[in-house]
Amino acid sequence: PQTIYLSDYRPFGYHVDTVHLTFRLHPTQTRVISRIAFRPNTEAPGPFFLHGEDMQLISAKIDGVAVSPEVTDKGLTCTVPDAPFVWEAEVEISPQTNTALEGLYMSNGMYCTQCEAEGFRKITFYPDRPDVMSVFTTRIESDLPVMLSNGNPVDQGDGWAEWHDPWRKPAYLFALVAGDLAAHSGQFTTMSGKDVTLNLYVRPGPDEGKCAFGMEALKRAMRWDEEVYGREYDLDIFNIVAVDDFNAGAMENKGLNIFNSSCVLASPDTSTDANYERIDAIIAHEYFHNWTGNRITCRDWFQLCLKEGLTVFRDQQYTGDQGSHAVKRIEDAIVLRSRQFREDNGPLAHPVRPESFIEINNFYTITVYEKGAELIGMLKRLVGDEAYYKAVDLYFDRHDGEAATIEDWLKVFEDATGRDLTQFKRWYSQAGTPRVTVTDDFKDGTYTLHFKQETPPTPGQEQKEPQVIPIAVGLLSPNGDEVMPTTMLEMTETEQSFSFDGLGAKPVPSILRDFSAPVILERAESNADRAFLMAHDTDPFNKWDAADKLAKSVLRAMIISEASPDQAYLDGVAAILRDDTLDPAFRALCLTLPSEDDLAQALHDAGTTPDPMAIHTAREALKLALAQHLQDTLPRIRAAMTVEGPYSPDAKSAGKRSLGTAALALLSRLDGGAAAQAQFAGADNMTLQLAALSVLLQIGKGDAESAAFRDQWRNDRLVTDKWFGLKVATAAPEDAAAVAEALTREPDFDMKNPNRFRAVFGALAGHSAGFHHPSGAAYDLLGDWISKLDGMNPQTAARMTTAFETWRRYDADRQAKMRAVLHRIAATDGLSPDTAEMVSRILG
Ligand code: DPP
Ligand code: ZN
Repeated sequence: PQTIYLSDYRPFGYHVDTVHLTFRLHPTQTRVISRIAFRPNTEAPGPFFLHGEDMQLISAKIDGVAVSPEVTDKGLTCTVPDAPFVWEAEVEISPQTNTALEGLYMSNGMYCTQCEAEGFRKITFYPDRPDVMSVFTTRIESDLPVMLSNGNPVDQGDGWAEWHDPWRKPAYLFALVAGDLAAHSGQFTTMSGKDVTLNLYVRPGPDEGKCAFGMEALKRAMRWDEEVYGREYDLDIFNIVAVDDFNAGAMENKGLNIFNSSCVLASPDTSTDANYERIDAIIAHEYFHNWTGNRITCRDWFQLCLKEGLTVFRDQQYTGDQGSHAVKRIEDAIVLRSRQFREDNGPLAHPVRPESFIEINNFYTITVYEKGAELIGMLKRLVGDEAYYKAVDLYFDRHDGEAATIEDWLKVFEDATGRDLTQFKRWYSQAGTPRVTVTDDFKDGTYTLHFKQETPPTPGQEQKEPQVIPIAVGLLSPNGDEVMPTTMLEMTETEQSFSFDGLGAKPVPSILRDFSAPVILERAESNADRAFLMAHDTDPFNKWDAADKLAKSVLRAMIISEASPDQAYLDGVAAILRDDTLDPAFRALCLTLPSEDDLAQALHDAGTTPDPMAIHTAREALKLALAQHLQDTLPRIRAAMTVEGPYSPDAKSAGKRSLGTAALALLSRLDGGAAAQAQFAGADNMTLQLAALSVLLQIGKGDAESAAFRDQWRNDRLVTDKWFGLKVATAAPEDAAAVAEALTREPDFDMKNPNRFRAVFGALAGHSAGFHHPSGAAYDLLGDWISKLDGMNPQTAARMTTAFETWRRYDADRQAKMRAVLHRIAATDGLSPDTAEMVSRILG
């Protein structure tokens, strides 16, 4: 396989003015007839090469005359006129046997497509690159009742339908759906008064009852983008289709979003509060792509963060606006610091804008998405809100209809603000998480903070230059009053100091408020300092962060020296739990311990080889200690967090349920599960039912409830996924591999369905003590299943290899076992380039 480099970018040698496609749908012999108007690109002449894979060329013509192109397994070349010409081709493809779920494939009798990043080349011969944009007209022929494509419907008749998308777009935004589908419809009037028809298509049956929330979410997102970014929808119709077999979460195809059914279908009986929040965010995310991604797209796939970082940032803003910004910020930081920092710290570290790849699908990463969003957030902090929106408006004005780059994006900020962003751009090119160390001193009323930044080497990048880091700081007096409100410091040097004068006493600093930059802050702090901030910090993020840091420190002491849990921590948590002025969702987050994987990383960073079993034991012991310490408060909290009335997923109700659940989880360590059993029996929504089951399984109870749950939901795929995942996640460490293995023998385990595969194996990889059990059984099991899946679905198989990315953290025995599994995967017959690239990067 070939490595592709950003520095090799060249424009395509032809423009594409129009594309007409006709699909004669058939499960194994679909015919695709294309008529494409090409025009030589006089500014950048180049060879005529069309991508094309996994298809049979039936015929080709240029200006009506048959031609014989040279076809390989990657595409074709052909001698073409030195003037505009019309290319016509007919190909045959087989959607039914397409288990990679890329290109045109079938899911439960429905035809659907996934073209991002490079799936269109499995549909017909085409310059499948995002900088080639064109106007598409699509005719679909089949006897299925619903036939959809991008843009607006043109006409339809018996057995056919035609769609026209007036907006130029790259092929990765092409979509087609055909099936026996039911529509849940709605209507939206845009800010300029245009009516838009909205449809959410699902398979007829129970899914029809799971559409209402998604439809409302879509309308909220459409309104929000008008109000906050001034962006209006630009077609007469907006369709969403739910598909059961889907590699990713969802896809922003122009006017025809296709969603993994898990990311759009919701009902109180079958979806948890967390599902609702995620669905709301993903619907918004895909809708927001209409401007940030579709109207302005990416010049090449190295620029992926241009659309994804910005769109994630926008969906984060949106979710914050629906509930609490503080809670959303903490949730996002938890994800970033566990998963993105882990990636940044290991063999898969890559810049937000990578400079080379073999398989682009391997770069739809947490770094490109979530760290990419952090970069937008930092820009906004640095230039201020007003300048941010001014620059973004300029971006829309200047680049609408274009395929843009990160340089274009930064230039609008430079032009709108007069700021030089040369140094800021390093955030896009340097991989790795900067470490910021802080010391301080106080003299004659002047308090000084000394910062030092350092980014450790990452694969292919030994030397790092200092980055611009916005550091939000507040100062508290020793009695807990805030003496300096949040102030933005701008660190640009390797070492830099900032002074604050006129202070009566040495203050306590609150640094990196609101998590103002994606860095690791290192400061020699005592547990007493942390407990102080936990009690007094006015910044909710840092208040939570102090609790998190204190919990980590307490756990570290328990792991390394078998210390008993620190009283200051237990008292601090108790105070937060009892403080009714605090948002319940926030209190629930403060009650949640750092994950086992985070603790392993923290120990590794501090030079200790983590023992996942010891981490698990300590974490369980701390939960018990917390439960005992909070014994009297827990039942009171549960009672106070009861939500009356019919289920509603709004942030306030969900926050109460999350605190109630956190309390239940602790209480169950004392009451043998009695309260959880009662909650399970009386639950009238999935949030409470699943929480109760999870709590029971965590304490080794709940067999009867688990069986009842399994039976109750046997016919619901999405709930069944939850059950599969929960069984693995709550297994005892020594049983986790065996439990996962047994689940693969259930009649409804279907490895071709990515959601089901991930339910089992994502849960196994996420069960730190189970995955790293010294027997090595989980390593072997996952390795074998990755090899097996790779032949069917390389994209999902490759993604699962990240379970092994932390192998260097562990002891020699675990390292040897993981390396052996990785070598075994690498030796799989016919291994895909996707998985081969991942394994070789992980092995380093
Ligand atoms: N572009 C999709 C997204 O919105 C990924 N398939 O993230
Ligand atoms: Zn996206």
